[in-house]
Amino acid sequence: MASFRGIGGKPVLVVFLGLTGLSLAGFMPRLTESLPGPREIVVVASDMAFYVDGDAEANPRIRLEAGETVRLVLWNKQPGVVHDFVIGAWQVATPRLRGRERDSLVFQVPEAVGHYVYECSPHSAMMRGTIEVVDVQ
Ligand SMILES: [Cu+2]
Repeated sequence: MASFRGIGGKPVLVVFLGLTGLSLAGFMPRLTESLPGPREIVVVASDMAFYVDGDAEANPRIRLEAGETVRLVLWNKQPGVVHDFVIGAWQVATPRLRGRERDSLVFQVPEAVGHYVYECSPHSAMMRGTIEVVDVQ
């Protein structure tokens, strides 16, 4: 026993930790992907405007369902300019992202239907639009 550890102990330990790390890294994302997750909305900041889910319209109206959970991904594709995405009425905000950075936030849409402003806080005059909350029931 003692001689086995003396010879193989360290390499076995290193391999074991390595496998543990791999299995955790591989397992966790797969677990979340297999579950029905929040609806993902990709918002690109580019040329001093927001573009949503690949659409060509600048600062479009974003329609959300009351009570739904959303994963909002902000992708700043404008090098040298800092952008964020803020829904002030709900106190929802991404961090300020530098060019080519992206981040995401998950939030639950409030139940109150209506119209809410989204904006980029450093450029709210140009980067600003409406979120429409609709009741689907
Ligand atoms: Cu901005």
